[in-house]
Amino acid sequence: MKLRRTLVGLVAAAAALGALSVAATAAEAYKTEYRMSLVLGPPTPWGTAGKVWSDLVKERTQGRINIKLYPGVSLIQGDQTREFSALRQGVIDMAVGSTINWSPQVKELNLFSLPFLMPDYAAIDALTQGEVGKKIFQTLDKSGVVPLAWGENGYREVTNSKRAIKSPEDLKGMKIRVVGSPIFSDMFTAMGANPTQMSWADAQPALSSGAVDGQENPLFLFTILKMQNVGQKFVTTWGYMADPLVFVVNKEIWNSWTAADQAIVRQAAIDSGKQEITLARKGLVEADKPLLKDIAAMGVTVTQLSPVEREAFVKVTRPVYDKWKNTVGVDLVKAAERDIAARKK
Ligand code: X2X
Repeated sequence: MKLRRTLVGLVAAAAALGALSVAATAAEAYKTEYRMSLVLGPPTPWGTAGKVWSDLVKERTQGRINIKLYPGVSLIQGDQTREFSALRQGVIDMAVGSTINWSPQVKELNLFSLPFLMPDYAAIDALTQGEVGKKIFQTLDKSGVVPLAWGENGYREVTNSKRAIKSPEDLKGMKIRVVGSPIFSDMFTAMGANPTQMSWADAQPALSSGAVDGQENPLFLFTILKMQNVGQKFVTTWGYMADPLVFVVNKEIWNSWTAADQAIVRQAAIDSGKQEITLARKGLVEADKPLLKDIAAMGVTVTQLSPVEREAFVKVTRPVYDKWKNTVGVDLVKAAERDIAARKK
């Protein structure tokens, strides 16, 4: 009897110890610092998104969650198309990433790269803030990361050192740096250019040395980097595609946090994303588009395509759209087309 009581006591004590050590592990599971990956750092809108997210999280968790920013995708040596795999593997704890860079692993993300799918900002919002956005978040979740909020890199306008681009003929033979996502090579080949895939880290020296004639990126990057100084004298606003950004956390990291901290991290991502989208559109949503004026004032020729001129680009890239529609998923593309047609302008 006495022995039995002792045994029961021992079991209870062991259970209590076990519970304690589980609690201790949960607390210890918080890292002293989390690693956030970004391609573009501050002061770009993208980099600001990462900074605001990390600042809000630190403040609202009273320092329980500390995040360090790694711009230039430095955790993966600048190789931005590896970012999604690295996130899944835990080499990266969290990221604000472009749909373009993750699209080699998550084929649905090529939706946003379909040429001329999204004619205006209302069309982007119709996708990211609607059912399509929810579906894509489900896909990302199944692919092994926790998606929290949307941001925006922006409409990618083409710039070059040779001539004003008004028609696909003007692009003939031009060496254009494109991101390492195959749909971009297809599009630029269809337009008659000579696309070269490279990371953003490699693109900058290639532009400086003249190894490539041009590139495409949101225009805030043009002014921040003063691209006219690396020979980029011509800008054409064609609005052929825009890449949203997605705020995500690695699954294991997410699961190591308390529900209250998860809610804080999620809300901070949503708040930062909203602010960042406004920042990314600044100078481009106002009627007189001050950002284009700033660029022209730097001695750059800014060409805004007329609807007819734009149509020629739509036409030559249509076979690429049709081909990639199957890769993205016909149902998802149809849903996107429907939501864009029904958007509030
Ligand atoms: O590489 C680019 O062009 C950039 C910075 O826009 C992306 O990461 C998609």
